[in-house]
Amino acid sequence: MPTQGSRIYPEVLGQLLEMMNERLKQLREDFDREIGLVTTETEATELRDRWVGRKSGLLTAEMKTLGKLTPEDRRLAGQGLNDLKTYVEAGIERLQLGFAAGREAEQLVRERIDVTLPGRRIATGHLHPITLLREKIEDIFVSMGYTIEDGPEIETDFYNFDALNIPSNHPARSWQDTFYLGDHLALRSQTSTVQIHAMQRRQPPLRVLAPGRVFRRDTPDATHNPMFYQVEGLLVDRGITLGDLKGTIQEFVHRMFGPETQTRFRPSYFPFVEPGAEIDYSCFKCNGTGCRVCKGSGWIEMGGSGMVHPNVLRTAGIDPEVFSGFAFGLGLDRLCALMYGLDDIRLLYENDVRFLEQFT
Ligand code: FA5
Repeated sequence: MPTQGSRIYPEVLGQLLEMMNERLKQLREDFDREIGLVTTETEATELRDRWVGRKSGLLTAEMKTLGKLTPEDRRLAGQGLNDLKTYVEAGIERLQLGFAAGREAEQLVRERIDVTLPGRRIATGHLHPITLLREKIEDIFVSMGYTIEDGPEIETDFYNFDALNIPSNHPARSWQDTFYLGDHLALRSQTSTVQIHAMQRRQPPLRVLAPGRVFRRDTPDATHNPMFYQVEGLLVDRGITLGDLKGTIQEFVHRMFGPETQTRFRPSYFPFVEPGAEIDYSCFKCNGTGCRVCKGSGWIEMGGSGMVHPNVLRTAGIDPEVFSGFAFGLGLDRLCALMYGLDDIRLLYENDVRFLEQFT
């Protein structure tokens, strides 16, 4: 390459240009050979750096020497160098585009989606069958003006027994085989305890539904668990009679099991109601003719009920001369088993997802 700082004589310049053309030809051949050997993207990058890299590129260095010529000589000598540079850059770009296209094609094959494959089912959670049943019962009573009430699962003697008209020497205390947590604390054995909390919290008129867990020292079998669910109902107002209790239960049973379902009340004893009654309803499976579900009797037991005992109203701060009320308590586990055709309520607490996810 010319390195003189001033104008070159024409004959010298001619020789110089000839030499330079020779060199450019040689460089082009070198480049063609080198580019032919490139097989990877890294090698392509190295080739670019070696030839046209800003700092140490071969052609970049050649270009720098042009600066020492006069503008007119620079134009003559620079022409071929520029053409070679364009040639080199275009070659490398083509090479890189080729690699990029190859990479993209590879990725398309790797990430190919078969849109004809059947979709995967999205796993969704399921409500527990007891929850489904509880919500159904709640909906029916809420539509009748009841509010849902909550109460503690650990209770004092007062709420467990005294306030429910069960004095300390009363046989009913042993009747329930309670889980005691201390001298005067126990796990509640029935949701009837929430009656007291509800009446203490608010004055009549009251319409309360209290679902929740209860605990008894019962030996587990197909119809007994030491922990199970109950739903308590309580209505207190002026002039409430047994007729209101019967009408309410009948309405509930119709909405729950169908309008043809019958109810019957059998006299029974619970210390916190007077009179007390067991509620039965005609079997939803056979309509009362007798089947496996109702054990041939045509009737299914639902729970206990009765008119709230005056002592209970009084203890909770409500005047029994002014107000009266009814209460009922249903066991959810057995009802759930009957409705879903389970022959053992213990299945409900085994937490086997394959079993639980069948219920909707
Ligand atoms: C009571 O618990 C009363 N509190 C019901 C009541 C409320 C009467 C308001 C009057 C006024 P009982 O002990 O019968 O009653 O229990 C009610 C229901 O709980 C039963 O019908 C039964 O379905 C269910 N139950 C009782 N023991 C168990 C148990 N170990 N496992 C599963 N369910 C049970």
